[in-house]
Amino acid sequence: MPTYAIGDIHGCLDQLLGLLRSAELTDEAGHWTARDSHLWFLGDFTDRGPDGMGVIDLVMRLEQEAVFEGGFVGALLGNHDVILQEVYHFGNHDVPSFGQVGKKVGFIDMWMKNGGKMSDLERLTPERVSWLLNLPALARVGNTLLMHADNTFYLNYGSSIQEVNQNIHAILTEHDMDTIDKLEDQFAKRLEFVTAEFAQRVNIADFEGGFARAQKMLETFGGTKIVHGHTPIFRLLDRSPIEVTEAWEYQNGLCVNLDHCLYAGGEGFVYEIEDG
Ligand SMILES: [Mn+2]
Repeated sequence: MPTYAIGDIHGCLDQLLGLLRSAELTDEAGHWTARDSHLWFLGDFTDRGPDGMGVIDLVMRLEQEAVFEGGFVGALLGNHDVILQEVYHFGNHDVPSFGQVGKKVGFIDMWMKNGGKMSDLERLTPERVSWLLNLPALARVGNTLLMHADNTFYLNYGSSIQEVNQNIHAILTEHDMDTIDKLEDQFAKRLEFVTAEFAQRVNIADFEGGFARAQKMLETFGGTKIVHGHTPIFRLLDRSPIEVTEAWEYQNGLCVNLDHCLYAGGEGFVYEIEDG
């Protein structure tokens, strides 16, 4: 069956509904019409854009509707999905990792600086929090390894997809502030798979070994290709968001970035996973 993936949504409900409709995955009213197709979301459902809770509700509903039609909708955990859980549980408590570098910043302030919307927090119900904490961090579809971040921190949480997902789920469930904060601190890092040329464009000096890091991820978790979101393509290509209309393949096709950056004006795209 056809299998698709969509990058970071960040509260852009209207753009997401438009994308799903034009890819014929849903009808005009946003109901699943793609029968037995599979669709994966790569995380970061809220913040920056206006309606994160609307996005979560839509994805939760599509999960149900797709199963009913013999299809499948899955969603991965993004770093913003972890921040939201921190804000929900720890509120204005100081962020421990900021304290270590001599800064006093509360979870809510940190989140709002990263695009957090009070209107989302006000609507964050226990059901939605429960959905967020159950999201897997990694998934594999055929030979395609799916993850939110272009980042090797997943290796610190296990040596198989199942182990990483279980360990991260346990951390989110246990609500230990330091452990969750450490997870989030690592999760936010990016650009670990790019070539030195692109690393230089975004001012990361002496950045070698992106190919080897991507290979290490594939050797550990399986697959021949990494598909991720998290790092806006337009920034890497030095274009405006609206000029980004397709996935960006790099490292000779070993890695694919799907971050269309809808909140900055990108029109977005739906990516088809070839060996799904
Ligand atoms: Mn992210």
